Amino acid sequence: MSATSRHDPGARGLSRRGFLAGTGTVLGAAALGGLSASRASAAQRSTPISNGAHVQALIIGTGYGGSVAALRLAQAGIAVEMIEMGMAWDTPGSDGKIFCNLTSPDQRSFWLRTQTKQPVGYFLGIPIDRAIPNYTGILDAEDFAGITVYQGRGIGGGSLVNGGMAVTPKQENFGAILPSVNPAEMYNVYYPRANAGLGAGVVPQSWFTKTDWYQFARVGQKQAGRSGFPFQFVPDVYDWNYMQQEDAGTVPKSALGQELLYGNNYGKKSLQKTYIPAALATGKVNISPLHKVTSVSPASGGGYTVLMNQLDTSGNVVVTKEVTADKVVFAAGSVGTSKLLVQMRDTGQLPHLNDQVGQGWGDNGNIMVGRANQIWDPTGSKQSTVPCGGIDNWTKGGAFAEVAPLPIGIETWASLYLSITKNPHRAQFTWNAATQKVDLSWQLAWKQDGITMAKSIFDKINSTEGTIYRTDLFGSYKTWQDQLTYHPLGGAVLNQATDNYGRLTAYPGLYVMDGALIPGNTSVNPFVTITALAERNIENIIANGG
Ligand code: FAE
Repeated sequence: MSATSRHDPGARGLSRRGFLAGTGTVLGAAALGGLSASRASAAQRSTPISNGAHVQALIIGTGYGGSVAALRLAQAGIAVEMIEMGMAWDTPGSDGKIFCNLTSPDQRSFWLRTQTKQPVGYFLGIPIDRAIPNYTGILDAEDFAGITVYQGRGIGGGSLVNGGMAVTPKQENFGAILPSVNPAEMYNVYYPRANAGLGAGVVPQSWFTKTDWYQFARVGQKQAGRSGFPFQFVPDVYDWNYMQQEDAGTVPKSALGQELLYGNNYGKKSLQKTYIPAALATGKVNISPLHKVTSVSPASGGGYTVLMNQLDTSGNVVVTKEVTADKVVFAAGSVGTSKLLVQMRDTGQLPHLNDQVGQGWGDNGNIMVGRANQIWDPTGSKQSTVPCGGIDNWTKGGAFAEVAPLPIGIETWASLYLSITKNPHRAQFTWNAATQKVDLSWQLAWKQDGITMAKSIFDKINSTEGTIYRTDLFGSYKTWQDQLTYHPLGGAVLNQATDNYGRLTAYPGLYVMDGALIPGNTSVNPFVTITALAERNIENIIANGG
């Protein structure tokens, strides 16, 4: 079926009531059914978009924002084309697995790199990165002058590579996260809807307290308590029943088989198992993987002209396509959306985008650190790759620290943490005419504020435990991993670059629907907030006819 034949203008008149009535049923069924069914074979069900096609709604990116928008638009009867620069991730490699694991990264691991760039890139001070073939792998480590931004590439976006921690911020912090959004609406309607759609759940206590696989987290919990910090169990989208079966040895191992960062072959409810199959089940959604959008501009006959490059798995352009769309949703992630919009504004394709576009970008205060435990406090050679809790010192010290695994199969006596801190710095994306690229003004020195906040937790724990920081995990004698973020946020901030629902008002029919809307920080891991905000915004956009 071609993109053009999916055009269905009659569907646009569907009422808000009709749209809402469909919502729960379809997603509910898919969220349940998707878990037992195999991963949605998006590429098999879809045909790459054809050159010259005209589509009702084109969505750039298949992460959280894009998947929510696709499902809800399709349920409202609108034909949707999703364009994704990464691969479909539905075909096993020569080892029979779709994804490679943490300790044996191969070509599938990184996006167009000839050497891995692992977030924990050293052990005992020795570099552990290795050569890999250049390939359109799953994890992009995108380098800007002051920071490396890690992002997922493929159908499912960040959900393919992330730790699955599905954390709803405390309501008392919400006013600082999204000041123009009604908190009651979010906490009564959209956060619950997002969590149900994503399939979030907490580790069963009966198993947590006894399994070897969470010894590292129990050490984290115990030490937090001894220093007077609350340890908070947080939900994850990993299927906890499956993980217990992994432990029992009755199913293939994934979280207990060192699968982290480069995809999970089993157990994790990525978007490939939740929103995306639900969207495909409507029959109104088509996905084109290995297609990268390069330009969006007004079309002469109305709507928008969208240019894209179809890529091969070496990243070469196979063919360039031009399509038109009535509506275009930017859901390419904070960095992808911001880069496209800034370039379009400053090269004259979308000159009326306002000057807030490109502003307000933050790193969610990400800081990593390791601590060296006492010899009598081992963290275990068996470690699940799925985090299940964190240490909360947000109000007093500006830090929430996820107790992270270091699942390399040997005892390390290390406790690893990814902290989210209240780092106040915000950077800007700008178009660089000389290099024909978009720059980001983040400065490495700005991470010092995040380090100071993270220290509010770990200096105290070290003092209580009589322990020290590890200095061998991020370089030779380097304590803090301050050169990366997993949580890019902002660049097209809600109610500033867009209206209060993500509309780019200078261009009717253009919307932002992803992490770019959130001004730099969510106080916890961000994808539940991105999903809930997308649920809120798309509902308003559909109800008001755009
Ligand atoms: P995202 O999921 O990044 O999707 C954007 C999509 O657009 C991607 O698939 C891109 O390939 C695609 N794209 C970009 N540019 C183009 C283009 N020009 N043309 C076509 N396609 C394009 O955006 N968050 C949590 O809440 N909990 C966690 O445990 C967690 N762990 C993480 C661990 C790692 C290693 C990483 C990298 C991230 C983690 N995150 C976590 C962050 C989370 O995955 C991220 O906030 C969301 O994925 C962002 O969602 P968006 O919809 O904004």
